[in-house]
Amino acid sequence: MDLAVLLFDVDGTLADTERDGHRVAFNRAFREAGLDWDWTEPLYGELLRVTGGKERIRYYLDHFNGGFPRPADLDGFIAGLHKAKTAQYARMLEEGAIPLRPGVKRLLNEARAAGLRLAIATTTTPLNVTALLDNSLGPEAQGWFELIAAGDIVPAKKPAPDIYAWAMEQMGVPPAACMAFEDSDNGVRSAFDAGIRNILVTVNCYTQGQDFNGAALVLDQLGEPESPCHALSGEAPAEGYVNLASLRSLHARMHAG
Ligand code: XBP
Ligand code: MG
Repeated sequence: MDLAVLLFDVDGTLADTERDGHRVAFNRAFREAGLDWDWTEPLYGELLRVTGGKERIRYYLDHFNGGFPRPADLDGFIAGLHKAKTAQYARMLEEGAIPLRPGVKRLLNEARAAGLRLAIATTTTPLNVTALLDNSLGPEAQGWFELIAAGDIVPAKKPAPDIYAWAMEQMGVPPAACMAFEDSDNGVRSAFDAGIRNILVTVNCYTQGQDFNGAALVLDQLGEPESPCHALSGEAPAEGYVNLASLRSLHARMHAG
């Protein structure tokens, strides 16, 4: 079956959002709420075990701040903090603080020109996705994606396969027609367990040591003609950057036989 659909994770994949984006936005929201919580870079690396911002705050309280006196309405408290964090994060995007990763815009344009179907499959809040697209590619970019599957649309977040399964069901496509772009072990597990075998990982500072068993190719970045990508596992494209031809040949190899 030919490659027809590209499914993109957002955080860490389209842009390096975690360390200098989400982490900073969480800390600003905590300060705004009068909390002295400080999610340092190494601590945030541990908190990334759990996907989803609300889930991450709860995980922090359970495992790293057991002494914090919990409000009676803990769900409401977390939801309020998370709402403030989302506003902080959107503001950072508006200020242009978080650019797309190398090769992302080029590849999206090439895929659109070739008529591939594009979609997003992420655990992040929908507003974070649209704010990133608006500010990095322009307001028309939302329309490039047939579907934005995001946030609490499925209750079980990555590494559960639900968000990928939901996206493919909505689009009416089988896993064998799809390719997933991810940056983390949780994301690879999610796509793989949804049946996708063509998974391309571009690592970042938090994920580079993770186990990407199930991925077809692991690169440091998608690369550009002037700044080549390097493979951590599998074979880097001969051109030095990921383009549609290299995606199609990877897809053919993963689905051969
Ligand atoms: C991304 C996440 C998100 C962001 C924060 O995981 O875990 O939680 O860190 O987003 P993935 P929200 O890239 O695997 O989808 O605060 O909006 O939940
Ligand atoms: Mg990710």
